Amino acid sequence: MARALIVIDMQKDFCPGGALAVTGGDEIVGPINALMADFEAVVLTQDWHPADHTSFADNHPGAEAFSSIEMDYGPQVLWPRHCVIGSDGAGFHPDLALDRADLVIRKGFRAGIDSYSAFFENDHATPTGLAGYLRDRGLNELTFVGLAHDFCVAWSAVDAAKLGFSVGVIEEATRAIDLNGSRNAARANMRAAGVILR
Ligand code: VGL
Ligand code: ZN
Repeated sequence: MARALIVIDMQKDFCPGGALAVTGGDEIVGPINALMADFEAVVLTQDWHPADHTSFADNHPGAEAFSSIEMDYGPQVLWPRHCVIGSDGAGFHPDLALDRADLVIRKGFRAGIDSYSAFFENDHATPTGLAGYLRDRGLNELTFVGLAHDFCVAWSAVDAAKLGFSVGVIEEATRAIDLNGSRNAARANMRAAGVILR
């Protein structure tokens, strides 16, 4: 068994002061850095959207941020503009231990589709390539931390479990957006998929 720590979207825009700030998002940087020493591998994900991305409310005239629309791939929450490719807000939190990362994988870079999960875009079909990387390295036990608990962490953990990895989430090293009960829904979805919540 080889174990990987997958650190989801620890970017400035998801921390206090950022465009899509998650309450307490910056509080988990220290704990995440400390966890890195316990794993054979560390992978970081980076939300990385073009300016015309379909998940941005301001690309849908008249639409409110945090409302939901129906895309051909399913429901899509419309978010405040965040993590625009090359922007300061798309950068990692300045205190995150980047040197420890073996791989940085970007997601959400296609204008017409979002990607909460580190494994598949929101059509649940288009792979990011992360599963192949982990399998090639024999990393079969995955622990997820980062932002946001109820979106990118949960979707990644559920997909990893469906792909056959052994999966845990260290909840104290996550923070949730909690939009319309999404935190509890995410916990139920993760448990149903066989994810261990620690
Ligand atoms: C995320 C909303 C939009 C996340 C990313 O990292 O959880 N949430 N983009
Ligand atoms: Zn995003």
